[in-house]
Amino acid sequence: MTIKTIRIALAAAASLAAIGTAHAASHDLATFIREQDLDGDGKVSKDEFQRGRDAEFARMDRNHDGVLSHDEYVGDYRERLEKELLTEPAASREEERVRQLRQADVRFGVLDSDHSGGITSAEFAATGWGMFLHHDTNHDGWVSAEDAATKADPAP
Ligand SMILES: [Ca+2]
Ligand SMILES: [Ca+2]
Ligand SMILES: [Ca+2]
Repeated sequence: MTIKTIRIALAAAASLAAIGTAHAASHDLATFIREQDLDGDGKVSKDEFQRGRDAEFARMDRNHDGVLSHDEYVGDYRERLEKELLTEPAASREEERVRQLRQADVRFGVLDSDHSGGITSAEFAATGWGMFLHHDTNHDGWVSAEDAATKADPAP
């Protein structure tokens, strides 16, 4: 990963953090670990994270062309959203749906960093690594509960 890629990744991660990260690698440490810890040892290695992200990308890339189109990305999110909305009070569902889909639209624009109209696996990976680096506050190459301690009590 070049410095430029890392910079782009960090900028994208910051933007995603600002607009909410549902359906992207989570901004919340505990949620991030719960979602990305594939082997259940309570921490996330770089390999593990990469495997999870690859699988997620492949799942969303329905026509297998190596690019997430707007329909693929937002459509996948919409399916998940409809399930989540069932737990919302019926009266606020429509408003929440509109709000969440607008955010998904904004996220698509952020992930599609060169504005080509599709998210390539490289763009998808870059934002993911931004989030991994954001969480690995003690820089040991793992995202674990130890990183929470680092965050709460920053090293001098
Ligand atoms: Ca793990
Ligand atoms: Ca595709
Ligand atoms: Ca760490």
